[in-house]
Amino acid sequence: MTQGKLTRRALIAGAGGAALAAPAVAKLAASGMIDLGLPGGPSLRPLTPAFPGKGEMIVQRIRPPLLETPMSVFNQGTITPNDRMFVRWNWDMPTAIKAGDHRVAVGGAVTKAVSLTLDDIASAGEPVEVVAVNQCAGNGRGLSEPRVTGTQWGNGAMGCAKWTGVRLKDVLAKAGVAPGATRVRFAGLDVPLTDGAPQFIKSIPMEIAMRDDVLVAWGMNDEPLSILHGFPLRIVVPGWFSTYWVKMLATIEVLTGGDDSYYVAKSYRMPAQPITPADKDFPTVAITTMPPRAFITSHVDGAVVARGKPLTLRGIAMGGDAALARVDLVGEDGLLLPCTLGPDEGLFAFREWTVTIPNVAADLPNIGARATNANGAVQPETLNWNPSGYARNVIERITLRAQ
Ligand SMILES: Nc1nc2c(c(=O)[nH]1)N[C@H]1C(S)=C(S)[C@@H](COP(=O)(O)O)O[C@H]1N2
Ligand SMILES: [Mo]
Repeated sequence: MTQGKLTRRALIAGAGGAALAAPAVAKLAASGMIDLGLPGGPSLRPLTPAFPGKGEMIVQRIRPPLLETPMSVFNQGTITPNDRMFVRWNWDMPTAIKAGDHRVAVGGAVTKAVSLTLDDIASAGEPVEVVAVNQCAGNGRGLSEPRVTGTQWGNGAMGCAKWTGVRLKDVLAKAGVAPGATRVRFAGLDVPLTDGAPQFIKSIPMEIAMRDDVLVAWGMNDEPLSILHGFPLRIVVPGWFSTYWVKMLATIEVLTGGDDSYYVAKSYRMPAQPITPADKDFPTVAITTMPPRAFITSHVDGAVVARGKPLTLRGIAMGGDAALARVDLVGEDGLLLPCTLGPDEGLFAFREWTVTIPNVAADLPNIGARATNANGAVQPETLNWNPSGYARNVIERITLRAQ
């Protein structure tokens, strides 16, 4: 972690506000269609370059926006450009924010409840930068077999950015955490679309909140957060699924017991033990940390490669909640080759891998890249199926044809 380039001064200078041209999202001209390879339902989605503030994205839903990153973007580098980062809002997203009026209320089990301006937040501690993967817990859900309910994402509900902000613990110190505090809960400015529906609020355990790399962030790849990504401030919890990375942060609440709010106690939960699709009434746990994953990005499924020649494959991998330890190329009968890792941009970042097959003698059926992290977690051969398709990390395979 180094000093942020997008400093407090830059935050305040750029803090007039942010707005999104809301009417423009009503109708989007599609530039084409993309096949996400979803086995259980319609697989084609429109691609559009016309969503305000975004480059070409896959449209899963327009309002509230659910935009997916095409896999080809991940072949261009380990940092996902801001205009290609996936977008996910559970409820409606405010489309204009006045930075000067924005306050973050810090309350609950604190010594003194405070209402903080952006200036107060930016000066709460030293600026910190963390490169970390932002991944939806439902990333790859649409690839589940049997099919599960929820947004039918391919694998593009993820991206990696450099986040700049101050430590959450420095912001908490402005209010003073009271004895007996157990969790810290966050709320954004967004509100439910239907009456009586639960607000999107999420909490993390105190010991996670106190980590040196858990941020109240204002910068994404050296730019202020856009509205879509949570202007003016969002929570960043490296190594945890981004459901906890609450955007448009407005409230920080220190809790003293458990959290029985809907999105922690009822939703975003996984079976405590592996289940089969027939199982009902099983105990669940909240999804929290991310497992390791790897993707081949240089070739798509079904691509033709030259027979009798060397072949270099390339892709990205992540360790999840621990450093990436290794990536291996695997075939149908197990290990083929160890891969070479590219530059290390941080424990929680995407990392490039490459491998060269010396001589392609025949077709390469069902090859995949398999990541192992520093805790010894290895991507599994079979899908850990669960009713919400959470935390997919089965080895992703493609077949290459030799000609
Ligand atoms: N305020 C607010 N924050 C939120 C959400 C939301 O609906 N409202 N969705 C969460 C979920 S489920 C995801 S996957 C990430 C998506 O972050 P992104 O849109 O910046 O990629 O935001 C998280 N933070
Ligand atoms: Mo998500």
